[in-house]
Amino acid sequence: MFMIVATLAAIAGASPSGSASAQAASLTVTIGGGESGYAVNLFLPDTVSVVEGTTLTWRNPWFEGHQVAFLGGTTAPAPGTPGASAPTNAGQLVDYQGVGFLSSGTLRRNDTFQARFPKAGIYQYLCLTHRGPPAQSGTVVVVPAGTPGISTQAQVDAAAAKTYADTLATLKAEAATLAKNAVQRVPNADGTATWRVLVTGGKVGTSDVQQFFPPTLAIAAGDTVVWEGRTPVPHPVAFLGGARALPAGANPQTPVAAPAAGYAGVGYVNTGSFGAGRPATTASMKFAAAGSYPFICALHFDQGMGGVVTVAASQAAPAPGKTGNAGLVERNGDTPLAVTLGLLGAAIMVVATARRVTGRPPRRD
Ligand SMILES: [Cu+2]
Repeated sequence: MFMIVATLAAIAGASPSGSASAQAASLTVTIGGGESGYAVNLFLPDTVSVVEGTTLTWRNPWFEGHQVAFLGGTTAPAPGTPGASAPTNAGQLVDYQGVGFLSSGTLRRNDTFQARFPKAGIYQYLCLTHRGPPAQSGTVVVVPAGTPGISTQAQVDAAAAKTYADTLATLKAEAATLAKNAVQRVPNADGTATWRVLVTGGKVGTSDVQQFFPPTLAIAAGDTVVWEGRTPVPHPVAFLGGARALPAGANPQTPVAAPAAGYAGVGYVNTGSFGAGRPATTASMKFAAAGSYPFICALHFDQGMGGVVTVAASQAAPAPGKTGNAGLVERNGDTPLAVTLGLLGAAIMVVATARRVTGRPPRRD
């Protein structure tokens, strides 16, 4: 019995121009998706065709927040405007006909948003959280009943699955490239060192790699670590001092400075937000005492974004395999390479500087 039902469903899914009963009066669009370290920021699929009167449901399956917003001739509220991420019609099912601002507000994991489209037309929308450029955007094509080519849920789901898989693959390829970035250990006059070019995040189109590169680093007490944000997406680095969560009420993007002598694993500290095109493109933190200090991105830890800084007691007793390389460049923090690779590090810094100069304007968080 189950097989017969499944087969009939497959036939219906393959016949988009079938009877009116096969045309969806309701349809669900998936918003993005992801897995640990990766956020696919797309409407899946980005275009659907529905008949007049259809109720569309958008559903977010992943931790990255999204906002479904129809501008309808209005200007989108500027990022950071109070209330800009709140729903315009909380709890109401709205009939949308293309005029005025309609927004879901921020949709988090498993949240849904619905709107009904009573009138034929082409309705474009975007995610205010990922407004780009490029913007995460979508289109609802509404046609009179009986028009062929209406999207079935099976077609929509298949298109969504394919685009999701393809996008995830591009994000993983970008992550593999970012993992090859050199980490540079620059000796300081006082015998300590500054560790540079720890990259936070990566980007392909509207989608994000939510990882630190490298995720682990071994340094010595007195050393300073510098993180560089090469995309506009903020990834504030936070140490929780052994706590399991941010302090109650803490704004994840607000800096909380470490002691002047350096962080020693006590209490909550946060670099605040930084990234390409932001007031700060880098953030740094000094470490005062030996220990192993896990850190998180205060915005994306629920997507698996974090790392560990391991601090040895002194420069004379560096952590095995990570330091003690006389200031040479290390590739990905693992294998000491020849001093000539210092040129590689310099080249990366030049590229990074060029990217900063041409960086995009700040985006919404
Ligand atoms: Cu982050």
